[in-house]
Amino acid sequence: MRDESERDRSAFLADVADRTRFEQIGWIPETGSTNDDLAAVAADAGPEQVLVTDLQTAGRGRRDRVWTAPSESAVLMSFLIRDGRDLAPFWTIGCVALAAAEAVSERTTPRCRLKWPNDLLIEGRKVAGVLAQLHGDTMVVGIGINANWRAGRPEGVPDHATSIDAHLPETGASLDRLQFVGDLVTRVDSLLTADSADVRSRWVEACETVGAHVRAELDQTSAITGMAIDVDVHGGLQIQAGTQVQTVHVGDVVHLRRD
Ligand code: BT5
Repeated sequence: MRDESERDRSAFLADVADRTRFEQIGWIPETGSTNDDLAAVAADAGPEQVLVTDLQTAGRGRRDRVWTAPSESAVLMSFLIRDGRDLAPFWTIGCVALAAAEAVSERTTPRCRLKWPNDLLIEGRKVAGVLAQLHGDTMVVGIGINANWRAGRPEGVPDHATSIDAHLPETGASLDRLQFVGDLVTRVDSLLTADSADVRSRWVEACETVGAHVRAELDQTSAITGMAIDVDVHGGLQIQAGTQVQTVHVGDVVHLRRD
């Protein structure tokens, strides 16, 4: 039975791969980190591809933080991409984040929004995060999306997090991760050939940070507070702080309430 469903899954993924730029879409039960696996493929000049897993034993966030997801509770995957467009890396990463936000939004109420640089939020709660690494002209973009938390919020995950199944129209329903992966890969493929101005405008449109009052934490000791007004061509977040506009390229952003 298991063999049969694994064969069905492989056939489904092979069909998606045939229709996209990705040479293969692998799905493995367990690994350390899908980003590390595809970094090794990138080092060997391997082709553009996708790797999905049910469980990571060393899942990573940005700045050496940990990404926590019990087995089969999340969509955990990485894309190996060579974006031939004349575009800052931020926007290639943004294609994955935007594709995921659009795929989640199609299934949830309310919609999923982006938080700069590339978090996904539903009702202000984090549903997914993106981790990207550059290897020469090759990029590995990993995404972890909380999918099915029927057993409750997993231990170690902060309380300002949520999962897709809490926002599906039918109470008690769960996300079909295979269908979701197929949809997401198709959407990423399409955004990777889209006009860059179109990617940028769709990304900004989906972004909750632009137009919000924010505090951008640059490191442990320095922060900028002000109104986020735009994201520039390089992916920098422009913040109006008093009379000055400052651009932040790396950092964590907190959306502040204006009361
Ligand atoms: C991220 O980092 O949001 C990027 C997460 C990327 C994970 C994917 S999974 C596939 C690929 N392979 C990997 O090894 N990684 C990628 P960051 O913004 O640094 O957020 C990490 C912080 O989010 C942690 O310090 C926790 O506070 C919190 N966190 C951990 N697990 C979470 C979860 N499941 N949902 C929401 N928040 C979580």
